[in-house]
Amino acid sequence: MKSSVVVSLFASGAAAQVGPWGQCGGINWTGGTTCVSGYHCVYQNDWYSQCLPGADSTTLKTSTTSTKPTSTSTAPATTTSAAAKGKLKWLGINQSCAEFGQGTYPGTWGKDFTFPSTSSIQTHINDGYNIFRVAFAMERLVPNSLTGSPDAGYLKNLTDTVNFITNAGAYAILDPHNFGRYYGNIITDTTAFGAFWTTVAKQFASNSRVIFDTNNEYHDMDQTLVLNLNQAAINAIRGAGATSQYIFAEGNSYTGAWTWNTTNTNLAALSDPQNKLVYEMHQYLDSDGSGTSATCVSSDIGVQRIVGATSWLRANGKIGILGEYAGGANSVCQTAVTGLLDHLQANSDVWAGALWWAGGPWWGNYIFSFEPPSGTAYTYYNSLLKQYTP
Ligand SMILES: *[C@@H]1O[C@H](CO)[C@@H](O)[C@H](O)[C@H]1NC(C)=O
Ligand SMILES: *[C@@H]1O[C@H](CO)[C@@H](O)[C@H](O)[C@H]1NC(C)=O
Ligand SMILES: *[C@@H]1O[C@H](CO)[C@@H](O)[C@H](O)[C@H]1NC(C)=O
Ligand SMILES: CC(=O)N[C@H]1CO[C@H](CO)[C@@H](O)[C@@H]1O
Repeated sequence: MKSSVVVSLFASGAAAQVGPWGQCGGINWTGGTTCVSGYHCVYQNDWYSQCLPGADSTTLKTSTTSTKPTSTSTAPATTTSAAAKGKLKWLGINQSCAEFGQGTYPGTWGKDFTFPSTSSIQTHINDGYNIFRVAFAMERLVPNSLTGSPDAGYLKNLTDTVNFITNAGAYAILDPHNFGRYYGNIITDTTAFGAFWTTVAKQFASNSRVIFDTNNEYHDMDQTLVLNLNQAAINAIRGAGATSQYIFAEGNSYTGAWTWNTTNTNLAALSDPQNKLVYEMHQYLDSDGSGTSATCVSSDIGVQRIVGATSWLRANGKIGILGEYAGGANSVCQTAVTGLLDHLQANSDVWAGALWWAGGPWWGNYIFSFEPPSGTAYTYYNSLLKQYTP
């Protein structure tokens, strides 16, 4: 989607040579601008150039042949990269913690839940990430009923987080992290669900960088109900005057990409008068696909689990986004994640992007934590992932 060229830079400064994966350029960068032998400095964005494997070269590299790692000592070897067709529109990070303390409602700010760290989000934006999925609890936003009015304090904190992201030029996904449930009960009243979305969409109708995600991971629900809830949300959002924004629809079965082609095929019938509907799927790479183990099934499991969804999107003329994905900090997962991202990029006619699960200040030593500066996945995967930023 982006046609700008990626230029291999050289510089002949006297500064020390930069090691593998190190920063070698960018606005206000004062460090070295040449890479150690076997690496060359590649422009990523105006703020960041990076030493990637390969010899210096004077050739212009278009984004259709963007450089991918082949090996490194700090991050394990990757698969032989498929030639990418184009850049993804979005690459980003889930921002967790406002939905924490599930079951304790409203709960106490600072004890049961908190909001994402804006300085951490800024760090990601500096690295080129341009989309953030902000999880929240519907029970905290509208505590009394789906048709009720919002809690002013929670709405303000949520809005502050969203505005920080969108004022920085990135996209903010509003993610009711509710699994199609409210106070633990499956939402069956599509009219009330629509009322909830009318309330939310009115608050954000004028912010075109907000994205509405109808709900996180519907599961064990009637398939027609999932269709009807999504359609009620779309109708309500557009009816509230939020006509410029993207809407992300999720499916049943935890919106898994690997089962989408057998589970969620009826969702092809969703219709959006603005034609800005994106199908949000999730995919983890552990044996049961739950994202609870740091062990990936194999080094090509990322592609295996996603190819069926790619075919479905293309056959139905739809656009998808991988709203959650992750892998453990080990070489098998790293290769699988690389293959997954290469596949998305090579099919960017139907895949708009991907968001790592997850950042947020309270993840501690969680296996997939993408929270700077020391999150397990952040330290292991950031240098790889940011190569896929738009
Ligand atoms: C670069 O440095 C100047 C002077 O310190 C500062 O005003 C500007 O905001 C910096 N630009 C970026 C992109 O950090
Ligand atoms: C909102 O955030 C402030 C701190 O910025 C905190 O004092 C307050 O309790 C929070 N309220 C809610 C409902 O999240
Ligand atoms: C459905 O998707 C899965 C997972 O990507 C894939 O293995 C399978 O071949 C697909 N089936 C069909 C009928 O497309
Ligand atoms: C895969 C994963 O870690 N999922 C978690 C997402 O976040 C919710 C709560 O925020 C957890 O309950 C899930 O286990």
